Amino acid sequence: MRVERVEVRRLTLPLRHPFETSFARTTEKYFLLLSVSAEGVTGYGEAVADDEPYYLPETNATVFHVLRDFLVPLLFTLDLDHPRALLPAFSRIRGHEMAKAALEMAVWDLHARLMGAPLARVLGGAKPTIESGVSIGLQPSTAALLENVAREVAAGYRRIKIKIKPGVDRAPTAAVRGRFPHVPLMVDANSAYALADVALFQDLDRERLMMVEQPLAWDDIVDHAALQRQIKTAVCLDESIRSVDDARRALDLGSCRIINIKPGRVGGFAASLAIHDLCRARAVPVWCGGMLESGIGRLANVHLQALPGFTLPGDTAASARYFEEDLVDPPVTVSPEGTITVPAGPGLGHEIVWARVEKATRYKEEFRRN
Ligand code: OSB
Ligand code: MG
Repeated sequence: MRVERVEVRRLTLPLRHPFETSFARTTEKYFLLLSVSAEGVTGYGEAVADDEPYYLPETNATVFHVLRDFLVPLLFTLDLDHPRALLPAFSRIRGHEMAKAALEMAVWDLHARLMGAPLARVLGGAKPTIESGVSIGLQPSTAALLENVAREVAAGYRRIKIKIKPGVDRAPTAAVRGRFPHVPLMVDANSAYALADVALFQDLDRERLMMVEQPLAWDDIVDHAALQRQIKTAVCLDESIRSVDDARRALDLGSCRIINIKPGRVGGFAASLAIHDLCRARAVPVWCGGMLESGIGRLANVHLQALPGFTLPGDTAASARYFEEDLVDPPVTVSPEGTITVPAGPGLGHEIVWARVEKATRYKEEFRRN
Protein backbone atom coordinates (compact mmCIF):
# COMPACT_ATOMS: atom_id res chain seq x y z
CA MET A 1 0.00 0.00 0.00
CA ARG A 2 1.32 3.42 -1.01
CA VAL A 3 -0.38 6.33 0.74
CA GLU A 4 -0.81 9.06 -1.89
CA ARG A 5 -2.41 11.86 0.08
CA VAL A 6 -2.65 13.06 3.68
CA GLU A 7 -4.91 15.84 4.89
CA VAL A 8 -4.61 17.40 8.35
CA ARG A 9 -7.48 19.49 9.69
CA ARG A 10 -7.66 21.52 12.86
CA LEU A 11 -11.13 21.29 14.40
CA THR A 12 -13.03 22.97 17.22
CA LEU A 13 -16.00 21.17 18.75
CA PRO A 14 -17.91 22.63 21.72
CA LEU A 15 -18.33 20.30 24.72
CA ARG A 16 -21.83 20.06 26.19
CA HIS A 17 -20.39 20.36 29.71
CA PRO A 18 -16.97 21.61 30.85
CA PHE A 19 -14.62 18.77 31.85
CA GLU A 20 -12.32 19.53 34.78
CA THR A 21 -9.25 17.56 35.87
CA SER A 22 -6.38 18.34 38.25
CA PHE A 23 -4.55 19.93 35.27
CA ALA A 24 -7.19 21.89 33.31
CA ARG A 25 -10.79 22.83 32.69
CA THR A 26 -11.85 22.09 29.10
CA THR A 27 -14.90 23.78 27.56
CA GLU A 28 -14.15 23.17 23.88
CA LYS A 29 -12.32 20.30 22.23
CA TYR A 30 -9.48 21.44 19.91
CA PHE A 31 -7.99 18.60 17.90
CA LEU A 32 -6.47 17.44 14.63
CA LEU A 33 -8.24 15.09 12.22
CA LEU A 34 -6.18 13.18 9.65
CA SER A 35 -7.32 11.64 6.36
CA VAL A 36 -5.00 9.26 4.49
CA SER A 37 -5.78 8.01 0.99
CA ALA A 38 -4.57 5.15 -1.21
CA GLU A 39 -6.15 3.30 -4.12
CA GLY A 40 -9.16 5.62 -4.02
CA VAL A 41 -10.01 4.78 -0.38
CA THR A 42 -9.59 7.04 2.67
CA GLY A 43 -8.96 6.23 6.34
CA TYR A 44 -9.27 8.55 9.33
CA GLY A 45 -7.36 9.21 12.54
CA GLU A 46 -7.83 11.66 15.41
CA ALA A 47 -4.92 13.05 17.43
CA VAL A 48 -5.41 13.13 21.22
CA ALA A 49 -3.24 16.22 21.90
CA ASP A 50 -4.71 19.41 23.35
CA ASP A 51 -3.63 22.99 22.62
CA GLU A 52 -1.69 23.06 25.93
CA PRO A 53 0.99 20.62 27.21
CA TYR A 54 -0.78 20.00 30.55
CA TYR A 55 -1.57 16.28 30.25
CA LEU A 56 1.59 15.26 28.38
CA PRO A 57 4.21 17.36 26.54
CA GLU A 58 2.72 17.19 23.03
CA THR A 59 0.33 19.89 21.77
CA ASN A 60 -1.70 20.30 18.58
CA ALA A 61 1.07 22.58 17.27
CA THR A 62 3.84 20.01 17.92
CA VAL A 63 1.71 17.25 16.38
CA PHE A 64 1.15 19.38 13.27
CA HIS A 65 4.88 20.20 13.04
CA VAL A 66 6.05 16.60 13.45
CA LEU A 67 3.48 15.35 10.93
CA ARG A 68 4.26 17.97 8.30
CA ASP A 69 8.06 17.96 8.66
CA PHE A 70 8.85 14.33 9.55
CA LEU A 71 6.10 11.68 9.65
CA VAL A 72 4.17 12.48 6.47
CA PRO A 73 7.35 12.86 4.30
CA LEU A 74 8.57 9.54 5.75
CA LEU A 75 5.21 7.85 5.05
CA PHE A 76 5.47 8.99 1.41
CA THR A 77 8.73 7.01 1.02
CA LEU A 78 7.08 3.74 2.14
CA ASP A 79 5.29 0.95 0.32
CA LEU A 80 3.52 -0.81 3.20
CA ASP A 81 2.67 -4.51 3.36
CA HIS A 82 0.74 -3.91 6.58
CA PRO A 83 0.11 -0.98 8.98
CA ARG A 84 2.20 -2.90 11.57
CA ALA A 85 5.28 -1.73 9.66
CA LEU A 86 4.69 1.92 10.56
CA LEU A 87 5.67 1.96 14.26
CA PRO A 88 9.17 0.57 13.58
CA ALA A 89 9.51 2.87 10.55
CA PHE A 90 8.74 5.84 12.84
CA SER A 91 11.25 4.79 15.53
CA ARG A 92 14.00 7.18 14.36
CA ILE A 93 11.71 10.03 15.44
CA ARG A 94 11.93 10.09 19.23
CA GLY A 95 8.84 10.65 21.32
CA HIS A 96 5.88 12.40 19.68
CA GLU A 97 3.68 9.36 20.27
CA MET A 98 0.45 11.33 19.74
CA ALA A 99 1.57 12.49 16.29
CA LYS A 100 2.68 8.97 15.34
CA ALA A 101 -0.57 7.49 16.64
CA ALA A 102 -2.86 9.80 14.68
CA LEU A 103 -1.17 8.90 11.40
CA GLU A 104 -0.70 5.20 12.20
CA MET A 105 -4.33 4.77 13.28
CA ALA A 106 -5.58 6.48 10.10
CA VAL A 107 -3.52 3.98 8.05
CA TRP A 108 -5.01 1.05 10.03
CA ASP A 109 -8.50 2.39 9.25
CA LEU A 110 -7.54 2.73 5.58
CA HIS A 111 -6.16 -0.84 5.58
CA ALA A 112 -9.36 -2.19 7.18
CA ARG A 113 -11.52 -0.35 4.62
CA LEU A 114 -9.39 -1.74 1.77
CA MET A 115 -9.98 -5.23 3.25
CA GLY A 116 -13.70 -4.50 3.68
CA ALA A 117 -13.36 -5.57 7.34
CA PRO A 118 -14.19 -3.87 10.63
CA LEU A 119 -11.15 -2.41 12.34
CA ALA A 120 -11.72 -4.69 15.35
CA ARG A 121 -11.28 -7.81 13.22
CA VAL A 122 -8.12 -6.48 11.58
CA LEU A 123 -6.74 -5.74 15.07
CA GLY A 124 -7.52 -9.30 16.19
CA GLY A 125 -10.57 -8.51 18.33
CA ALA A 126 -13.70 -10.66 18.37
CA LYS A 127 -15.98 -9.32 21.13
CA PRO A 128 -19.34 -8.16 19.70
CA THR A 129 -19.82 -5.66 22.54
CA ILE A 130 -17.58 -3.92 25.06
CA GLU A 131 -18.19 -2.71 28.61
CA SER A 132 -18.44 1.01 29.14
CA GLY A 133 -17.32 3.00 32.17
CA VAL A 134 -17.54 6.74 32.67
CA SER A 135 -15.08 9.42 33.80
CA ILE A 136 -16.65 12.23 35.83
CA GLY A 137 -14.70 15.50 36.04
CA LEU A 138 -14.14 17.56 39.18
CA GLN A 139 -17.45 19.13 40.25
CA PRO A 140 -18.25 22.45 41.98
CA SER A 141 -19.60 20.58 45.04
CA THR A 142 -19.98 17.11 46.53
CA ALA A 143 -23.73 17.40 45.94
CA ALA A 144 -23.13 18.00 42.22
CA LEU A 145 -20.72 15.06 42.12
CA LEU A 146 -23.26 12.71 43.75
CA GLU A 147 -25.93 13.86 41.33
CA ASN A 148 -23.60 13.11 38.39
CA VAL A 149 -22.67 9.68 39.75
CA ALA A 150 -26.34 8.84 40.32
CA ARG A 151 -27.19 9.81 36.75
CA GLU A 152 -24.40 7.68 35.23
CA VAL A 153 -25.13 4.67 37.45
CA ALA A 154 -28.79 4.91 36.37
CA ALA A 155 -27.69 5.14 32.72
CA GLY A 156 -26.04 1.73 33.14
CA TYR A 157 -22.30 2.53 33.11
CA ARG A 158 -20.38 -0.44 34.51
CA ARG A 159 -17.76 1.56 36.39
CA ILE A 160 -17.51 5.08 37.76
CA LYS A 161 -14.27 7.06 37.73
CA ILE A 162 -13.99 10.35 39.57
CA LYS A 163 -11.20 12.88 39.24
CA ILE A 164 -9.32 13.95 42.37
CA LYS A 165 -6.80 16.70 43.14
CA PRO A 166 -5.06 17.83 46.36
CA GLY A 167 -7.74 18.94 48.81
CA VAL A 168 -10.53 17.34 46.75
CA ASP A 169 -9.84 13.67 47.37
CA ARG A 170 -10.81 11.95 50.66
CA ALA A 171 -14.16 13.67 51.13
CA PRO A 172 -15.66 13.28 47.63
CA THR A 173 -14.44 9.69 47.39
CA ALA A 174 -15.93 8.80 50.78
CA ALA A 175 -19.18 10.55 49.84
CA VAL A 176 -19.56 8.57 46.61
CA ARG A 177 -18.62 5.30 48.33
CA GLY A 178 -21.07 6.03 51.19
CA ARG A 179 -23.94 6.68 48.82
CA PHE A 180 -23.07 3.85 46.36
CA PRO A 181 -21.57 1.07 48.52
CA HIS A 182 -21.37 -1.46 45.68
CA VAL A 183 -20.58 0.56 42.56
CA PRO A 184 -17.27 -0.32 40.87
CA LEU A 185 -15.38 2.89 41.65
CA MET A 186 -11.93 4.34 40.93
CA VAL A 187 -10.15 7.70 41.13
CA ASP A 188 -7.80 9.46 38.67
CA ALA A 189 -5.32 12.08 39.94
CA ASN A 190 -3.60 12.95 36.61
CA SER A 191 -0.21 13.22 38.33
CA ALA A 192 -1.28 15.73 40.98
CA TYR A 193 0.49 14.11 43.97
CA ALA A 194 3.96 13.23 45.25
CA LEU A 195 5.28 10.20 47.11
CA ALA A 196 5.08 12.29 50.32
CA ASP A 197 1.27 11.97 49.98
CA VAL A 198 1.38 8.22 50.67
CA ALA A 199 -0.88 8.66 53.73
CA LEU A 200 -3.69 9.92 51.52
CA PHE A 201 -3.54 6.79 49.39
CA GLN A 202 -3.39 4.59 52.49
CA ASP A 203 -6.60 6.32 53.64
CA LEU A 204 -8.19 5.69 50.23
CA ASP A 205 -7.49 1.96 50.72
CA ARG A 206 -10.60 1.99 52.93
CA GLU A 207 -12.89 2.94 50.01
CA ARG A 208 -12.58 -0.40 48.15
CA LEU A 209 -11.48 1.28 44.90
CA MET A 210 -10.78 -0.82 41.82
CA MET A 211 -7.61 1.24 41.35
CA VAL A 212 -6.03 4.68 41.68
CA GLU A 213 -4.97 6.06 38.31
CA GLN A 214 -1.73 7.99 37.77
CA PRO A 215 -1.33 9.40 41.28
CA LEU A 216 2.29 10.58 40.82
CA ALA A 217 4.41 12.33 38.19
CA TRP A 218 3.72 11.77 34.48
CA ASP A 219 7.30 10.68 33.76
CA ASP A 220 7.91 8.60 36.87
CA ILE A 221 7.77 4.85 37.45
CA VAL A 222 10.16 4.66 40.40
CA ASP A 223 8.07 6.58 42.95
CA HIS A 224 4.96 4.77 41.69
CA ALA A 225 6.68 1.47 42.59
CA ALA A 226 7.41 2.78 46.08
CA LEU A 227 3.78 3.90 46.46
CA GLN A 228 2.39 0.59 45.16
CA ARG A 229 4.45 -1.26 47.81
CA GLN A 230 2.84 0.84 50.56
CA ILE A 231 -0.85 0.65 49.57
CA LYS A 232 -3.34 -2.17 49.02
CA THR A 233 -5.29 -0.60 46.15
CA ALA A 234 -3.94 -1.31 42.66
CA VAL A 235 -2.10 1.53 40.98
CA CYS A 236 -3.05 2.04 37.30
CA LEU A 237 -0.69 3.99 35.04
CA ASP A 238 -1.94 6.28 32.27
CA GLU A 239 0.45 9.20 31.49
CA SER A 240 3.58 7.19 32.44
CA ILE A 241 3.04 4.51 29.77
CA ARG A 242 3.89 5.71 26.27
CA SER A 243 5.29 2.50 24.74
CA VAL A 244 5.45 -1.26 25.27
CA ASP A 245 8.90 -0.78 26.79
CA ASP A 246 7.46 1.66 29.33
CA ALA A 247 4.84 -0.99 30.18
CA ARG A 248 7.40 -3.77 30.59
CA ARG A 249 9.64 -1.63 32.79
CA ALA A 250 6.72 -0.50 34.95
CA LEU A 251 5.52 -4.09 35.44
CA ASP A 252 9.06 -5.33 36.16
CA LEU A 253 9.48 -2.58 38.76
CA GLY A 254 6.06 -3.15 40.35
CA SER A 255 4.97 0.43 39.56
CA CYS A 256 1.38 -0.62 38.80
CA ARG A 257 -0.95 -3.64 38.68
CA ILE A 258 -3.25 -2.32 35.91
CA ILE A 259 -2.54 -0.37 32.70
CA ASN A 260 -4.72 2.18 30.92
CA ILE A 261 -4.09 1.86 27.17
CA LYS A 262 -4.97 4.90 25.08
CA PRO A 263 -3.88 4.12 21.52
CA GLY A 264 -3.54 7.84 20.82
CA ARG A 265 -1.05 8.19 23.71
CA VAL A 266 1.19 5.15 23.08
CA GLY A 267 1.98 5.63 19.37
CA GLY A 268 -1.07 3.89 17.89
CA PHE A 269 -2.62 0.47 17.43
CA ALA A 270 0.55 -1.61 16.99
CA ALA A 271 1.93 -0.31 20.29
CA SER A 272 -1.48 -0.87 21.93
CA LEU A 273 -1.54 -4.49 20.71
CA ALA A 274 2.00 -5.03 22.03
CA ILE A 275 1.05 -3.64 25.47
CA HIS A 276 -2.15 -5.71 25.43
CA ASP A 277 -0.22 -8.91 24.61
CA LEU A 278 2.47 -8.23 27.22
CA CYS A 279 -0.14 -7.60 29.93
CA ARG A 280 -2.20 -10.62 28.92
CA ALA A 281 0.87 -12.86 29.17
CA ARG A 282 1.46 -11.53 32.69
CA ALA A 283 -2.23 -11.65 33.72
CA VAL A 284 -2.29 -7.86 34.14
CA PRO A 285 -5.71 -6.38 33.31
CA VAL A 286 -5.88 -3.52 30.83
CA TRP A 287 -8.62 -1.09 29.90
CA CYS A 288 -8.95 1.63 27.29
CA GLY A 289 -8.86 5.26 28.39
CA GLY A 290 -10.32 8.26 26.61
CA MET A 291 -9.34 11.83 25.73
CA LEU A 292 -12.78 13.38 25.15
CA GLU A 293 -12.46 12.27 21.53
CA SER A 294 -14.97 12.99 18.80
CA GLY A 295 -16.77 9.96 17.39
CA ILE A 296 -13.81 9.25 15.10
CA GLY A 297 -11.28 8.72 17.90
CA ARG A 298 -14.00 7.21 20.07
CA LEU A 299 -14.81 4.50 17.51
CA ALA A 300 -11.11 3.68 17.18
CA ASN A 301 -11.11 3.05 20.95
CA VAL A 302 -14.27 0.92 20.67
CA HIS A 303 -12.68 -1.37 18.07
CA LEU A 304 -9.50 -1.83 20.13
CA GLN A 305 -11.55 -2.98 23.11
CA ALA A 306 -12.85 -5.99 21.17
CA LEU A 307 -9.53 -7.64 22.09
CA PRO A 308 -9.70 -10.25 24.87
CA GLY A 309 -7.25 -8.59 27.30
CA PHE A 310 -9.57 -5.59 27.79
CA THR A 311 -11.20 -7.18 30.82
CA LEU A 312 -12.11 -3.95 32.64
CA PRO A 313 -14.68 -1.33 31.48
CA GLY A 314 -13.07 1.54 29.56
CA ASP A 315 -13.58 5.32 29.62
CA THR A 316 -15.43 5.16 26.29
CA ALA A 317 -18.81 6.74 27.02
CA ALA A 318 -21.68 7.76 24.73
CA SER A 319 -21.16 10.62 22.23
CA ALA A 320 -24.12 12.43 23.82
CA ARG A 321 -22.23 12.90 27.09
CA TYR A 322 -19.72 15.11 25.28
CA PHE A 323 -21.19 16.67 22.14
CA GLU A 324 -24.51 18.09 20.94
CA GLU A 325 -23.63 16.81 17.45
CA ASP A 326 -20.88 14.23 17.09
CA LEU A 327 -18.97 13.89 13.81
CA VAL A 328 -20.23 10.34 13.16
CA ASP A 329 -23.66 8.96 12.33
CA PRO A 330 -24.96 7.05 14.14
CA PRO A 331 -23.30 8.50 17.26
CA VAL A 332 -21.70 6.13 19.78
CA THR A 333 -24.41 4.93 22.17
CA VAL A 334 -24.32 2.94 25.40
CA SER A 335 -27.05 0.38 26.16
CA PRO A 336 -28.97 0.36 29.47
CA GLU A 337 -26.69 -2.59 30.39
CA GLY A 338 -23.62 -0.35 29.95
CA THR A 339 -22.33 -1.87 26.73
CA ILE A 340 -21.30 -0.50 23.33
CA THR A 341 -21.74 -2.54 20.15
CA VAL A 342 -18.56 -2.93 18.12
CA PRO A 343 -19.47 -1.74 14.58
CA ALA A 344 -19.52 -4.44 11.90
CA GLY A 345 -18.99 -2.25 8.80
CA PRO A 346 -15.60 -1.64 7.16
CA GLY A 347 -13.00 0.37 9.10
CA LEU A 348 -14.40 2.54 11.89
CA GLY A 349 -17.85 1.43 10.74
CA HIS A 350 -19.97 4.60 11.18
CA GLU A 351 -20.41 7.33 8.55
CA ILE A 352 -18.54 10.60 9.03
CA VAL A 353 -20.87 13.59 8.74
CA TRP A 354 -18.83 15.84 6.44
CA ALA A 355 -21.07 18.87 6.82
CA ARG A 356 -20.27 18.82 10.57
CA VAL A 357 -16.56 18.27 9.97
CA GLU A 358 -16.52 21.27 7.58
CA LYS A 359 -18.37 23.42 10.11
CA ALA A 360 -15.84 22.50 12.82
CA THR A 361 -12.74 22.97 10.60
CA ARG A 362 -10.64 26.07 11.33
CA TYR A 363 -7.68 25.24 9.09
CA LYS A 364 -6.51 22.46 6.80
CA GLU A 365 -3.42 21.44 4.87
CA GLU A 366 -2.97 18.77 2.22
CA PHE A 367 0.17 16.76 1.43
CA ARG A 368 0.76 14.56 -1.63
CA ARG A 369 3.33 11.94 -2.58
CA ASN A 370 5.59 13.26 -5.37
O1 OSB B 1 -6.65 11.03 32.42
O2 OSB B 1 -8.02 9.69 31.56
C1 OSB B 1 -7.59 10.84 31.67
C2 OSB B 1 -9.79 13.29 29.71
C3 OSB B 1 -8.82 14.12 29.18
C4 OSB B 1 -7.50 13.91 29.48
C5 OSB B 1 -7.13 12.85 30.32
C6 OSB B 1 -8.08 12.01 30.84
C7 OSB B 1 -9.44 12.24 30.55
C8 OSB B 1 -10.54 11.46 31.11
C9 OSB B 1 -11.83 11.45 30.33
O3 OSB B 1 -10.49 10.90 32.17
C10 OSB B 1 -11.96 10.25 29.47
C11 OSB B 1 -13.08 10.43 28.47
O4 OSB B 1 -14.24 10.50 28.89
O5 OSB B 1 -12.80 10.52 27.25
MG1 MG C 1 -6.13 9.21 33.30
